Amino acid sequence: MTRTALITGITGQDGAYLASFLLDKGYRVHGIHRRSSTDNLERVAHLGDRVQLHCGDLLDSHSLLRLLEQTTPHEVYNLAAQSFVPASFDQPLLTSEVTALGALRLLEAIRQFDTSIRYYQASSSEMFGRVQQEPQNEMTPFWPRSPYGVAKVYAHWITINYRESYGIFACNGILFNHESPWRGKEFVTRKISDAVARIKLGRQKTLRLGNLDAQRDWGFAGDYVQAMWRILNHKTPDDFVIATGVKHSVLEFAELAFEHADMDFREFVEVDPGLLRPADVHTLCGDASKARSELKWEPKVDFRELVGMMVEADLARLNGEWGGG
Ligand code: NAP
Ligand code: G4F
Repeated sequence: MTRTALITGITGQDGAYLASFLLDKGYRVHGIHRRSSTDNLERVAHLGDRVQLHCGDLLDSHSLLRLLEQTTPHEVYNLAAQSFVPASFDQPLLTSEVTALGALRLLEAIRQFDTSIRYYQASSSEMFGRVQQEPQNEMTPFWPRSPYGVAKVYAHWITINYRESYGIFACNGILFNHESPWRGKEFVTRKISDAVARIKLGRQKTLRLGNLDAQRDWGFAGDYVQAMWRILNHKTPDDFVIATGVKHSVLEFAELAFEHADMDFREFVEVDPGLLRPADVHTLCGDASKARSELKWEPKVDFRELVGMMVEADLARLNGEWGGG
């Protein structure tokens, strides 16, 4: 029987990669997107009518229940969120409504409609915040450092609560930072790769960054969406850390990205104190041994390949040569 998946946040980076992955697996794929006055379907355009899109919003419970009834999914992947950490300091209430309570609205709709639906929650390494242990695993206590991180902790625990209270196959994937050519330009990796390409082509002169010393465990989004599917198709509902286990600083990312385009970052990068956060997460590094042993998941793309892939894609984009698939 053809399995059906419903993805919230399908217009985002992970939504696009996951939709493509599930289609290749033979799934019928439905996606929820917000109505917008401008086109926000760029990341899924190449999938054409293989993906069925529906208007809905995590702020609107009725739209979620209606879409469950219309699409009757076996699996729901909740990827939608206000996902940009600095924006969560500017709009903490909106972030909580979408990122925290949005998960509850969706779980509640599942509880009312059909408790046999499997539910994936996009949890985040941002929940570890001021890290209490190195590297971080499923047992590491959370200490979120932003309204976004706090909202993700709520969504994480309400997912566990619906699993324990109502027997829903509800799981958290605690994903560490993952990037790709489809990453939003506000995030530091894509901001760097885009700037490197623009500087290389003479369209930009400098790159202003904030905390260069921040360290992240960066992986490739294409590898990470496979873990989402494995989590939902595991024998029991559970929570998993997904990470590479290797961390690098923002400075190292920038250095490598400029080097990839035969440039020296020191000539172009400027530090802008205005880009520092009220409270930052200084270091994150994940221990994905549970996912490796129980899900047989492991990342394939390493840091150097990821940086190169992103710079190449931005150069191709600016030269009008990128297909986007
Ligand atoms: P993203 O590119 O920012 O995508 C977020 C998606 O959420 C977009 O499709 C956005 O729609 C949608 N959205 C926002 N508010 C919504 C609302 N009120 N109702 C319905 N949809 C809404 O994020 P991503 O990088 O793909 O990440 C996917 C998920 O994983 C997010 O929950 C994120 O917090 C989490 N996560 C990401 C990472 C990472 O490193 N990428 C790591 C850990 C966890 P529009 O296109 O209309 O804005
Ligand atoms: O790329 P970032 O904005 O990602 P951040 O804050 O780690 O959040 C991302 O990963 C989380 C997983 O841990 C997700 F849950 C979340 O949704 C999102 O996808 O910033 C990374 C680091 C920060 O320490 C920041 O201070 O880079 C530092 N940074 C330095 N200069 C900058 C900049 N970040 C941005 N966005 N822009 C800068 O110019």
